[in-house]
Amino acid sequence: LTLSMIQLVGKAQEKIITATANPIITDKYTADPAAYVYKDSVYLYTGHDVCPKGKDRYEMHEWLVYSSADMVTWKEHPSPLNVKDFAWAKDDAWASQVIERDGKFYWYVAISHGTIHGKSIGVAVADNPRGPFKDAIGKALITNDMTTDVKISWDDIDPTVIIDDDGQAYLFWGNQQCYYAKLKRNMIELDGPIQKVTLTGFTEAPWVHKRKGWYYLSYASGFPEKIVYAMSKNVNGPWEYKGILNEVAGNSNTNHQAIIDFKGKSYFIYHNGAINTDGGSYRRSVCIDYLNYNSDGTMKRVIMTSE
Ligand code: FUB
Repeated sequence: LTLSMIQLVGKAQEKIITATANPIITDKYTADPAAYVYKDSVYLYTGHDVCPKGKDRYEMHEWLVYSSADMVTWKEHPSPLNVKDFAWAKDDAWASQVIERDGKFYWYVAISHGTIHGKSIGVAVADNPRGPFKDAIGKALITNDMTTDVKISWDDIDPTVIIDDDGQAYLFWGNQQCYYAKLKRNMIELDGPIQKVTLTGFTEAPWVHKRKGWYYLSYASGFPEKIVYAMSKNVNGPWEYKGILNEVAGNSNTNHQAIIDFKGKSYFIYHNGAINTDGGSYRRSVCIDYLNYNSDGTMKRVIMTSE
């Protein structure tokens, strides 16, 4: 767990991390990974756990970005997005995802709203995947009062976004109930009603990806969380439950995954509490393992290599 080597490069304080074992980042706590393949690099977006030792709470104020051309050497770019960049928001830099459209990069984030009760989803935009990002609309895209099925304040979290082959973009999100809605071409407005997704044992952390004609919706289930998944031939469902993809992490109540293909290999990117001594549910670490598919399109269970 200490094999990651870290060096600072240049005035901009870009850090180079050589990660030959999990967790891949060991100089800070990182959580809720989202990954995006753009040109010949992977961009890894994470939350940043800063809960002091001895306290038990989610304390996260900013999001981070790393890039790599080989999944081993990672460059940490200067902090590209902070809760303070959203004037309408209060705090809590929870899970997020970035996607490119028409040369702009859209970063969907879960964040506590300043005046509307509960968590909400905001969107920031940049001209390149490293940022700097700025609030794209000056208000929340999704707020707690737009979805009234679940009586908790954190049901509008964990955005995941996909642009289908026909160009239609979809935003999925939720806690206890998974929701989805179409996005307009501009990526900053909903294009139609918010709809519910029927899934077996959904807790949170949806991630939607498409591969060889199948749509995959992976998500955290139960609590402590394991990652499970469902498949469909249609992004609108119905979704067929396919079972466990990744078991509960030993010392983190949550898990949160991103799934990508990059340079001929598939990767499962997730978090656990694997940094020794003080890692855990509120001081998490991003890890990466290979993902393998069966010939019928189902995914093989991923065994965490760090625990
Ligand atoms: O990091 C805060 C929350 O914990 C995320 O939004 C969830 O997915 C879980 O990882």
